[in-house]
Amino acid sequence: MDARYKSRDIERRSLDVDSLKRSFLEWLVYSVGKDARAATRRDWFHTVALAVRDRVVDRWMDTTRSYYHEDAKRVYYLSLEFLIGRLLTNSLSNLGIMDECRQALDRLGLSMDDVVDSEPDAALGNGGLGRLAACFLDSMASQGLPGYGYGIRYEFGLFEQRFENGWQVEHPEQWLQFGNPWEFARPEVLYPVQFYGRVEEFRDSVGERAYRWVDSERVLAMAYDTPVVGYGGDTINTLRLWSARATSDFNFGHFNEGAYMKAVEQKILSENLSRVLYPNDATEIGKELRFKQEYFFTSASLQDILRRYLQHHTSFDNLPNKAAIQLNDTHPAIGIAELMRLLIDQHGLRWEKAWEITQATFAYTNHTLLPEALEAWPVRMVERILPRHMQIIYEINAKFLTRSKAKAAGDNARLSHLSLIDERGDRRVRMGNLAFLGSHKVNGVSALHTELMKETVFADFHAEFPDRITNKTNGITPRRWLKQANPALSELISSRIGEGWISDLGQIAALKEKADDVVFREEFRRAKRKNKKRLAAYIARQTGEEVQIDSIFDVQVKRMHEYKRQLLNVLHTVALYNEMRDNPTVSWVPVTKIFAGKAAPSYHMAKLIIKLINDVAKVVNHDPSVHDNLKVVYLPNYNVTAAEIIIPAADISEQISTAGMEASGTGNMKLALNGALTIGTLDGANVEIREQVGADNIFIFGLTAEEVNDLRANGGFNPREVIASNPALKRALDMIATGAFSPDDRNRYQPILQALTDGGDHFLVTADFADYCRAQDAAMQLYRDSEEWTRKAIINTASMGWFSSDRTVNEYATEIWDVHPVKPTHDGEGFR
Ligand code: RUG
Repeated sequence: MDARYKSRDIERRSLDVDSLKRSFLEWLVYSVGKDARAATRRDWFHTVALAVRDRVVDRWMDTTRSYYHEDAKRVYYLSLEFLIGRLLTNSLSNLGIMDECRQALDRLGLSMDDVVDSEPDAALGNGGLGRLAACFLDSMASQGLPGYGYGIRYEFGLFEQRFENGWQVEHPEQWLQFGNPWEFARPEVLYPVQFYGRVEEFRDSVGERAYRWVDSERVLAMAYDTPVVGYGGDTINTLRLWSARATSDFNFGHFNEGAYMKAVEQKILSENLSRVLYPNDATEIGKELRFKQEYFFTSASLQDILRRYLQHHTSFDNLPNKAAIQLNDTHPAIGIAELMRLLIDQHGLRWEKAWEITQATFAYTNHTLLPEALEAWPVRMVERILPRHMQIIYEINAKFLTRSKAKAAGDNARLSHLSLIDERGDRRVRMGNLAFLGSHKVNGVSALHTELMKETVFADFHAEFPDRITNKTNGITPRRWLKQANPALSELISSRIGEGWISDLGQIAALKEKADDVVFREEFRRAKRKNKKRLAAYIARQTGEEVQIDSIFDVQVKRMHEYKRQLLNVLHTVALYNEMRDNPTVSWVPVTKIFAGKAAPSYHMAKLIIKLINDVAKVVNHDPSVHDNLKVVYLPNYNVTAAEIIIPAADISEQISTAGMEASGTGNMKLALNGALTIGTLDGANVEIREQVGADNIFIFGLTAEEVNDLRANGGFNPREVIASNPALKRALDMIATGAFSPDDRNRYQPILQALTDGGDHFLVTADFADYCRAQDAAMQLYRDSEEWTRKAIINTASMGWFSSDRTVNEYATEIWDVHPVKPTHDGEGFR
């Protein structure tokens, strides 16, 4: 190699301050095309990202090559959402060059914070499910597991939330507007994805009945790859996202007819497939485009997986030993029928063999029991869009129902529950049932959720396949959610117990004994205070509100949903406001109630609750009679970046869903890891958090899942009676009803009051109110004793080792995927 290129090559991989600085200057000029004097902050962000990317590429190729040479079994994580957030700090931190980069920028007169803040937040997900996928990518790479993420490269991520007069207003989120320096476009990695058309039957070469899908419309899926940097920078995995492209033959047909506009329209329509992320979380709205998105990315991913497999193999017998495919929720469940189609129609396998391979390859994660979130697509629509798949689904169903135990027992009710087709009303394909049947393992995401799966939605499947359901309690990556988001606390922790916790969070248990160390407690408080100052400044910038650093930062950040019960929190806020006004001479512990979270644009009730919180904030924050002892803020546009600022500063973590309704939660884990004390119901992973931190270090309240179930089964309860018997609740509701917070529109909150009374209070807000207030009071009392509070906070942080996504991913790897770490060989030469 020419010496000049060789030295540049070395430079590209060097991690010292001088090389970084030289790379920045070179990239700024030759790639971003700017002069240092004219460069904007965004230019510098692109420059730094490109220089960092350079330092990743060789190792990325080494990793990929090692997987290839070892013919390692890979795991493919198929997810409609990856909520990755910003990548610059993540990459620098995982590569271990954060300080070097800061110094290099410093020498150029630039601030690292400004550069970091210029990166858009990649919001390719709605909430917990998408963020879990992103944490799993980090954990797989950090542990050297051959893991690939597959999803959609949405041009528009989750909408940007703004408030207009306290109402949520959605704006498009254009994260790609100025380009994305992390991704590599792969115009050569293109797969056709078919829609519509019809199925033709014919006889194959041995005279067997066979099928082909004809007269379909085609769209191309084009790959974009993003390197996923594991901790330590040894393993760099790949996130492959698909973008829709119109096929050129499709266009030319129209051009020949002279129908130029029609051709362009068709192109736009095909490319709409990857245009926008559906903004619904835990509820489905059943739109055709959504179904097409699901098939689009699943089909492209499966074609890509088979192509990779066929580089090493000539028969499919070994596919389950070389590929594990994890379905993140039912969104990619059509993949079961698609793999059957590819194996049978394209590769000539017999049904039984194809089915055996499919089941052994797929596994499915369920994330919700809410009936409205369990995808069920109209048979007529599936038939029209994917005619061959509908046939395959019918056949899977027929074979299964014929052999099922329920059939043997003549139990028709059970048979109809097991069917892939819901025959009630307009017939629908139950994607959960398809995913269950086509997988060798099915998991829930917390112990409670998994038990409820067995008892409720999948009870009949569980009876049929008692070994299939398994639990994999969710986890979070300690790299992003402690090391990066909370440098103050993570430096303190490392100074006492070393850095081992970063890649082995179990080690954080060593902090438990420090809970009794008065000096450590003081330092722990100092770190929290620093984070609270940072959040207070953010609150002031975002809302104009000044909050007291010494107040309790009581945080509820998550998607806005009735089952998550932000309403319960705001009712307590109003009750507390009244108490403070009634008792002005009491020395109150100041409280700042902090809310953040988006509502699905069509979810009117959720949007009304946001407006209520903002209306309550307006009154409370400007009432001199509470002497600033109570503040309420609703931070707009909650996303990963905002979470990284809010979570480290929290004193209280609100995890107050109606028991039995939150599958797991992961915000609960992030907040506890950062030393917040949980006020929560026995729901989702809260149950396991209590086990880990101990019942004395968490404020549990409310009905249990079993009690909720019994209450509902016995015809519900009478919320009016509950309200009448609780003066604080009655007064809060009366104020809302009479327009105390909405003088401009006294009836604004009628729908909320109606839901809580005549509507039967489905989410049991009134039923849990009294006990919730008790838990809140207990927390406020404890906060007065700052030593005791800090002791419990430290125990919370120290007890969260088990909630690392490294542990979760390891359980999947050993118990579901049978995938093992591969150590990449770095020969220092790279791969050009
Ligand atoms: O609501 C659940 C959370 O409880 C859970 O922690 C998260 C990750 O497992 O998934 C959330 N979820 C469920 N997001 N979408 C759904 C339904 O499609």
